[in-house]
Amino acid sequence: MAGEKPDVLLVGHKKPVIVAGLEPKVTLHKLIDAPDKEAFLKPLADKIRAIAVAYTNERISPEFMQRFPKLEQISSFGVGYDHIDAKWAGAHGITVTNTPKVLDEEVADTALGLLLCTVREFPQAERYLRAGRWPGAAYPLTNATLRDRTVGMVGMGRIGKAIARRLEAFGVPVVYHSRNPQAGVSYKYYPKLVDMARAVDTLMVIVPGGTSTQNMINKEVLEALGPNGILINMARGSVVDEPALIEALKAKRIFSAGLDVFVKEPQVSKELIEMDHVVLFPHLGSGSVYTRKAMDQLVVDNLLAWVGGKPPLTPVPETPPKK
Ligand code: NAP
Ligand code: 8YV
Repeated sequence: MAGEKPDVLLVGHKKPVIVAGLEPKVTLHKLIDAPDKEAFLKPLADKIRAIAVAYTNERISPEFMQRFPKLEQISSFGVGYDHIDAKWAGAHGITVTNTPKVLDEEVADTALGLLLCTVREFPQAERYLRAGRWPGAAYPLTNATLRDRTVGMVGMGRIGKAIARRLEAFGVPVVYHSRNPQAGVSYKYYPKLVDMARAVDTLMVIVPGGTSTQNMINKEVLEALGPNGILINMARGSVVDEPALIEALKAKRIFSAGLDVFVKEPQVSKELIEMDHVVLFPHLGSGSVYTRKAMDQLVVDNLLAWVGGKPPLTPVPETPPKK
């Protein structure tokens, strides 16, 4: 690619680190600036050789990728890439990269924060103080505690392990479910999710989104978790059958839930919002300036590696580096 600046389409926000990192080396076409997307994309179809996907709910479907016959690389922001049909990309010679590892500790911190908030009702207690109710009576003792809980991790990958390490430090027993047992992990492994749900009282969900995990936290799993059960979802809204969860919470078939992710973000079900005994975060797992900068930089570095003719730094498993 020596001497020429490849044309790259930016889908999503004009994040400063991404724009500043790419513009010296590529010609960046910013879809977000286009008043008419179709008119903007048409003349670019034969030029675009890579796409940067930055903080957007836009889906990168086969139909979208097909519009760019010279497309070689998609560099996506975030470790989760369920918004991209990576299998299709792999079958058509397009490399997809994501931003793993640089966010593990931040997301694990948030997961523990959400768990503590849900178990010990910290947001509710803060609302109580602000409402001027403390002089009237102390905030009630919480029925739930971490002291007698066992956490069943749904997913024991990079972030799952960082969460489990923190739980160990808190003295909370950990077990896990995933499709395969993890090498080098000593926590008890459950091949069947429903068996693990029956054995624990807290589920911490941190698996990828997509078809293989769609609604895996369903009515049966929630019932197995039981009336003392707490569900924490840090993964994707699609992993939990949201109507079944709402029903279980209303009927007190589980105790509470802490959710960082939702089915139709940024819209959140009114029924959940109206429940005082659940804790809802606006998808902020990795949301610090520090960690988001590192994720942005990895989006840039994956594309700059491609510009320099080098292998991608963090390709997704569906699109391994070409030999
Ligand atoms: P990872 O290292 O790939 O780990 C994924 C884990 O999920 C593995 O243990 C994997 O084990 C398991 N898994 C995958 N498919 C499964 C299935 N169908 N059934 C049961 N277990 C399954 O991924 P990661 O880096 O830890 O990230 C995990 C996910 O967290 C991301 O994909 C993203 O959706 C979410 N996330 C959310 C936030 C947030 O802000 N809330 C931030 C970052 C990431 P097996 O392959 O053996 O099944
Ligand atoms: C991102 C996430 O902020 O990395 C992920 O998978 O969920 C978050 O860290 C989110 O993807 C923003 O698009």
